[in-house]
This record gives sequence, C-alpha cells and structure tokens, in this order.
Amino acid sequence: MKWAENARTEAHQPLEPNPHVCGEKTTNSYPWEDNMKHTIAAFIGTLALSASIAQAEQSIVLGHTLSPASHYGIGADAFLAKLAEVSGGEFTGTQAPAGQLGGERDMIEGLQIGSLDVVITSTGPLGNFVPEVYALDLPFLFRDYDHARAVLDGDVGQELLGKINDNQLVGLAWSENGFRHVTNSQRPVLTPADLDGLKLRTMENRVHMEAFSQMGAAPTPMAFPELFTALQQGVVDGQENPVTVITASKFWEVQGHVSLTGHVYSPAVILASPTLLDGLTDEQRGWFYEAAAASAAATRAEVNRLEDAGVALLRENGMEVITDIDKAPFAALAQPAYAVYTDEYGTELVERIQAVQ
Ligand code: EAX
Repeated sequence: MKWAENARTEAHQPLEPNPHVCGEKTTNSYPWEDNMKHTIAAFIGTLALSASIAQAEQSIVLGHTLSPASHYGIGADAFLAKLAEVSGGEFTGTQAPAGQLGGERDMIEGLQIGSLDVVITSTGPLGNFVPEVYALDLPFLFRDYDHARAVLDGDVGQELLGKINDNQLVGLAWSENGFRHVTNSQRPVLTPADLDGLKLRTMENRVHMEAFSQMGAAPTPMAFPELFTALQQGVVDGQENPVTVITASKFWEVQGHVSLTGHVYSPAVILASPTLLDGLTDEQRGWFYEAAAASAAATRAEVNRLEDAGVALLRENGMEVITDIDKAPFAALAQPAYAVYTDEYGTELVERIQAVQ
C-alpha cells in the first residue's frame, strides 16, 4: 500500500516545527498561506491515521530449518498464503528458511521470548521444553502414517498441543516430517550389528539418543544447521531423517547408504509466539489456526508424494537404498528407550497411542 506510506511520510513534514511556516515569515509568505498549509497538513494527517487503523498491517516471520523447496518450505508458503487470504491482507509474512535464524532449539527459544513469530519444527528438541511430547518420539511406536495422523488429529494430539500451550508457546497444529531412516558414509546397514560403533548424528533428544545407544551406534546430538558440514568433514559417519529431509538437504552429496529403518515417526509442529498471539483478538487468532491447518495439509501432501517418489530419487542421485529390512531386532534393542519417558510420566499416554486404530 504505497500511497498510505507516502501519505504518512508527507503528513509528518508539515507537522514538524518548520521555521519557514511557523517561525519568522519570509517576504513572499502570507497569513492565508499558513492557514491553508495547516488545513492540508491536518487533512493528510487524518488520512494517514485512518489508513493505518484500517490496515493495521503486520508482517510476520516464519522460521524453519529446511530449504524453501522442502515439505516445510511448501508448508510455510501455504501458511503465509492462507493467513494473507483469511485476514484480507492484514497479516502477511516471509519465511526464514534453512536455519537462517538458528537451529530448532534456538527458534523455539525465540518464540518464548518473542523474537520470532511462527516456527515449523520437528519434535526433536521440543521434549526439552514440553516433556510429555517425548511420548511421540519413542522408537517403533507408530505402525504407519495412518496411525500417526489419527493420533495427532485426535484427542492425544489436542492434549499435547495443550501441554505446549502451558510452556510459553502456542501449538497451532501438528504437521509432519515423516518416518526416519538411517544414512551413512561407511556401509549398508541391514542389521543392528551394522550400526556398531557408527558415529551417528541424532537430534537433541534424550529418547532418540538412548534408542541409538541401545541399538549399538554412537549417538552425537547436534543442531540441524551444523549437520551437512559435519557429514562432509567426517565429524560424524551418518545421520537419520525422513526421505523428505534427505532429499531436501541433498544428503546424497555426502552419504552413500540409506536403510529404510523407519525407526521412529517424526511429527512436525507449527508453533507461534505467545507474545504475538496474546495481543490479538479471537478473530485474528483464528486466522493463525486456519493458516496452520492449511500448512499441515500442504506438508502432508508433499510427504505423501515423496514417500512414493523418494526412493527412486535417492537412487538416481547415487545412493544405495536398502528397502528390505527386518525391523524386529532393531525394535527389540531400542525398547529400553521407552523408560526415558515412562519412568517419569508413566505408560498411560503410550498405551493410548498404541490403542488408536
Ligand atoms: O525438522 O533436526 C532434524 O533432523 C530435523 O528432522 C530437521 O531439522 C527437520
């Protein structure tokens, strides 16, 4: 709205003390000129003020760790487009992709202190803020995508968004990252024995770290924006992420092997800053929930697409993909990781998740 900006700038000038208007008069200045200038100034001032009240335009920043073309990037675009649409242009925004504003832990902290507006993140570091969310990170808990989506779209998902809201964050909607698989630069992984001693980057997540130690790897927690370089320089041998992230981040440039272990389902969640949302009306807050729902739907559609096309894409880019894996021995070894959550919070939530059809 350029005209409004111009009106605002122009309106400021006559209102500021101006020696040529209000001070000593120059020879070619007449009293009626002064009056007219004041009238025009007041008129432009009123115009600018009413324009800014009518628009109250706000531009928000949405952060995430992946590329703009990723499933998060697509979700971010969908969020911003829906928000602009339902708010009639009152809220617009831009994405800060690729960890420009830090790793997922940093960005969650940014929401809490109000330096960031909206974030799409995995649950990787979220358990550090909202421990109940660890229940979703347990290995071999979700049977398949239908199961995971039914849990997140049902009562358990709603309750966990509520827990998020109790921790200086606003949980807008569950989105998706996908089932995670192991990649590495050393060897094909077919059995847990192949993980032995492998230096594997994990998210900063106690449940995941425990699961991988139990399965025989040497887990190294690290923020996502450091990962590509760490793989490239051999600081770690491997990592684990869904096909969505492996393709979006071109991990084939630094990893030769991928095994479809599907060891854990990785939700994503769309979070907002209470600093932003608490200052809004109910109607305005509703727009953010609508935007988040549109975003999650767009992201899940892209996850579906890559679940179908991803393996071929990985192979085309030179990765050796092991698709046929007996998951039972991995699951048996990973089982003690459940205690990281259940020792403190009990088994009730886990059993409820398992019971969802
Ligand atoms: O959320 O840190 C990770 O491995 C995540 O899967 C990634 O940042 C996307």
